[in-house]
Formats: sequence, C-alpha cells, structure tokens
Amino acid sequence: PPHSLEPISLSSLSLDAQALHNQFDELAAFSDSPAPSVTRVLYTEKDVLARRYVKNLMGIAGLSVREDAIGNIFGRWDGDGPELAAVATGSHIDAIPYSGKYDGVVGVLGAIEAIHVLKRSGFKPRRPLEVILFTSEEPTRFGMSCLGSRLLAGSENLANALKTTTDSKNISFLDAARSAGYAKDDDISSVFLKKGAYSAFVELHIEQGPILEDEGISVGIVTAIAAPASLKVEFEGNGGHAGAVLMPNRNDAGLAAAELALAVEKHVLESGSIDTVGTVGILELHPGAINSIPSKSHIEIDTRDIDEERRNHVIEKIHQSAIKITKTRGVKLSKFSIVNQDPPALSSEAVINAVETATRELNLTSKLMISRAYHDSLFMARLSPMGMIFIPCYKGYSHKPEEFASVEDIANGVKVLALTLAKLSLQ
Ligand code: HGY
Ligand code: MN
Ligand code: MN
Ligand code: MN
Repeated sequence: PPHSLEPISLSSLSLDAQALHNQFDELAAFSDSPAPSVTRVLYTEKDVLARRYVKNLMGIAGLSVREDAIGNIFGRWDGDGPELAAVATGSHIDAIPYSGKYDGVVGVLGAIEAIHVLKRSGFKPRRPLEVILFTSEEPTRFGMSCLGSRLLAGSENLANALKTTTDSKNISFLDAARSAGYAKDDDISSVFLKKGAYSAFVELHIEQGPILEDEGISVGIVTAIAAPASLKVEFEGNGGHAGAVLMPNRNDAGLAAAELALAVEKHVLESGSIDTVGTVGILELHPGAINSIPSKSHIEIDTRDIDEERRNHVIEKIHQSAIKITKTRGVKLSKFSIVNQDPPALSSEAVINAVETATRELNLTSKLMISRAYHDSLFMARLSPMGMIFIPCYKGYSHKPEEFASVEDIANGVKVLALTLAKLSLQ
C-alpha cells in the first residue's frame, strides 16, 4: 500500500452503501418502542444489545476494541506511529423516547464505514485512528447529557455525583452500569482521559435543522456548538379535593408549574435574540388524578443560546419568576436546581480547514454553521481540537420518528470524514 504520507486517490474511496443502509435498520431494531420510532436508553437490555452489535462491527473493521468503566467503547486502528496521540471520531447510539434512527448513529456507523473506506483505499495511518461510541449522550435516564464525554473530559464533580444518582425507578447509576457489565468498582475517575490524549476529534452528525436541505448544501462545517443548560424545578401545595376546596383556598402546584413554563417562553422571547431557546419537555403532576388538586409538580427546563451570558440571564429570570410564583400562589419552591450550565465550544481552525479541504476535493458544497444541538464534541473540545461534519436531514426533523437521512447524504458525510481523518492522521 502507498506510504501513509501520500495523499489518497479520491477514485479509490469506495463505500458499501447497501451494507451501511442495512446496519441502520438492524441497529434501529434494538428499541423499546415500535418502529419507525427508536427508544434506546442507557444500560437497558436494548442498549446492551446495540453495544454488542456495534462492537462486532468494530471487530469486522479490524479495530481493536476496549471499553472503559462506564461503557465508553473505543475501536482503535494503530498506524506507523502508535505512540502518537490518536485522531478520534465518534458519537452516540442512545436514543430518547420515540425518536429516530439517525441522531448519533450516523456518527458511529459512519465512522466505522469511514475506517473501511480508508482500508479499501490502501491508506496507512500515521497517527492511530480511534472510533468512540460514547456511553450516553442523551439525558434520558439520569438527567445528565453527554455523560460519557463529560467524564472523559474529566468532570470530578460528575464522577462524585454519580455515586448517589438514581433514575426515576430509584435504580442507582452504579447498579445500572453493573447490570450492563460496567463499573466493576465505584471509582469511575479511571474514565478521565489526559489532555492531549487525542490530537483532534471530529464528529459526523445529522444537522437536526433544516438549513442544509433548504439551501441544497451537502455538508455543514460546524464552527461552534451552542451553550446548553437544564434545570429541575418542583413546587408543593396543599393539594386536596377538586370539588370541595374553593378557588380562594387553593395553592395549586400544577398551576404554578404551568405559569413557570409560560414564564420560560416569555423570558426566552425577551432575550432579544432568535438564538435563545427554551423548552419545558417534562411536566409531572402529583398525584395525577383528575379530581385531586396537584400537591406537587416537577418540571424540567432546557434552555440554550450561542451566547452564554444571554443564556445565564434567562436562567436568572426563570429563577426570579419561580420565586414570584411562590408568593402569588402560596406554593413552596421545594427544588430549583441547575443540572448543567455549560459554556459553548468553538471548533478548531485546523479541523475546520481539514474538513473544508476534504469537501472541496470531493466536489461537495459546504457551509460554515453553528450547532444548536449539543453533542459529545462539546466536551471533547476540552481534551483536543474539535470539529463536526453535518449532513442534511429530512426537513431538519430530529428527536422524532420521522427523522431521516438519505444514503447519498450519509455516504457524502462518510467520505468527508474518511478524508478528514486521513489528513489529520498525517499531521
Ligand atoms: O438535545 C440535544 O441537543 C442532543 O441532540 N441530545
Ligand atoms: Mn430500509
Ligand atoms: Mn439527540
Ligand atoms: Mn446526537
């Protein structure tokens, strides 16, 4: 095969589109909700089956596979310089309830296929290449987004918090991890990677927005990832009989939650920027009976912005509104906790250039853009230079079963990723 320092001949880039297409269908079958939706939650039986499926694909691609204490999975292809810091790529395969089969998966199956593409072309890496399946990117089970990549990036307080974290069924994180064969011992700080562990990290992902499809552009080159934050809020009131308690005598925790949800929308719209977003995706009432005044409410708020200050200001105002509601409605604010309040991340110029060159060599149109969704790349950026490659998805749909990316778009993304990895491996 040509020495690793020679550029790859583009004509040699061959991709097995049919195999890749079948893999999306096969992986989507590991789901706790009926097709075409996908539900695959951290450490559940379907998650474990899906992990096994991906580890098998890594083996077939000739990658040497290792797993860390919480189930981040690494597939490595050593090159001429095995002692050099590797170039890494990867994404997640966990899927929020009733979502689609491309979010995250494109960056895992696509990365493995990119390895095949490079091997078929006869490329020999100089820096090792590593494909990472991050143990869970979605906050579904334990309320923490990007659990795997946060820990790889060395989050001490998350490692401590996980010793006492439980899911909604009161199963502890460590017991859940152990049921999936991980976390042999309590200390999960073994997961932390050292800075410089990778020379670069690139993630392939669907855009989860409509811009590329609307503008007929093949590839998005991410310049920055928006700053995410999530809050958990609970109100308490006296509850009581829906017929017997007259309106002036009520302190309805359910209405307090409803008012706060509308306040989230108000504060976000007042921010003065279209880039500020806020969502109340979880609103639970206790006891949840039609004829019982809610005595407890639990709401979870997701708010993001590309401007961290502006986002933090919205959080302040949400907190003020929560306190005001306790006064006007006579309820108790029994919880107001900020689960995560992360800064944005900027992509590295070097990685952006490598992706841009790859799209040009492949004659693909591309566009610089920000990512409004968060990704494991947000935390990998704390370990090494980072970049992301977006491909179009149908009407920008994501986090719902109609999510779709065409084989052509996936193939473009895989080829851009393959060329980008090759360039970064030779640097
Ligand atoms: O919510 C997000 O931004 C990611 O898709 N989980
Ligand atoms: Mn199909
Ligand atoms: Mn997602
Ligand atoms: Mn994702």
